[in-house]
Amino acid sequence: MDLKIGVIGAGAIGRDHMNRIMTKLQGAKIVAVSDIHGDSARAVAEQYDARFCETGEELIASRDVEAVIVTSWDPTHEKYVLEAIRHKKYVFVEKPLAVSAEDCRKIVDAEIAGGKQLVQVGYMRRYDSGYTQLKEAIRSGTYGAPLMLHCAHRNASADESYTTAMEVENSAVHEFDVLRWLLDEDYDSARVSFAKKTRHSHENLHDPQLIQLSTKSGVLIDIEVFVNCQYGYDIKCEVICEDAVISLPEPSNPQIRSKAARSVEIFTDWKKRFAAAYDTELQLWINATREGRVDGPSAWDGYMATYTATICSQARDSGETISFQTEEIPEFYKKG
Ligand code: ISE
Repeated sequence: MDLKIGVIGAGAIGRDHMNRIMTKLQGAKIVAVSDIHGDSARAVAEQYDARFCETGEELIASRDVEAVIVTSWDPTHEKYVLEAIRHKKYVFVEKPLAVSAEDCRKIVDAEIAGGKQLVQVGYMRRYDSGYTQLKEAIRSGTYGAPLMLHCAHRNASADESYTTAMEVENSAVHEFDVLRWLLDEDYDSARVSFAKKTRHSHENLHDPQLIQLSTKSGVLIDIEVFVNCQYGYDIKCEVICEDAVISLPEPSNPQIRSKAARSVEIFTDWKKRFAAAYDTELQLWINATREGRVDGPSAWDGYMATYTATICSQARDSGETISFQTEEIPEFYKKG
């Protein structure tokens, strides 16, 4: 029997996920859709022969909704995840878990109080084949311990709605989660610097920025965030180990020889660059949910990513190096 999913948020990524569930993935179907823009939700609901719900709360409470996907506006994530926990329903929430560390902590506390893990957060890079190969190479120990990481998170362009704070809080949160997973350790301190501002930016966006993190074991990480790089959507990760340098593979787009030149397409859309990772992430979420488990990034991982963004924002605004004051991961979230 297919897992019956209700989706709150019929924007770009919500529609992307509904399309993959209904056309590519196995074992689930969309039965309800809600969005503050009723017309878009009604249109999508009709497309999938699903029900339109006036509110997210109505959708979560619906008896025919067995699991919930939250792809609504970031500031609404917390209330819908807490409501899903209250109804004891599995919930997949797109990043971030919540917009503040305090709100993330409320979700962690509610999930622990409920006694069962129900929440997975949409940090899809853990499912990207390039990152999983990087993690396996590090885990193997063949190349010695990681010492430093050089990363870049480049978007082709950012509109007026994209602000200085979003480089840390909206974009680099992906690195904060995936690098913590890659190295299997927490961060110790953070520093954020502004590079010379590109002319392609606008008044409310200082771009590019350089984020420097150190981990508890002393690994040094630098993350360039450049959201007006002009040429495309480009994600880099180079791991400097004791006996080798291991780099994130480029996406396997074909090399075109034409007009006395060679070229390889560079994605311009992050939803296309990580399409396969989203497919794997949601298929595994469907499988685990049907078996009553949470295998992916937990509410604690979501809390750690948003907490890291909070510390980096403090570092950016103060110009200082800020130390992390993280507690041990609760037993409730320890794997294995
Ligand atoms: C966007 O919100 C995302 O989540 C993308 O994955 C990220 O790469 C992009 O920079 C963000 O703006």
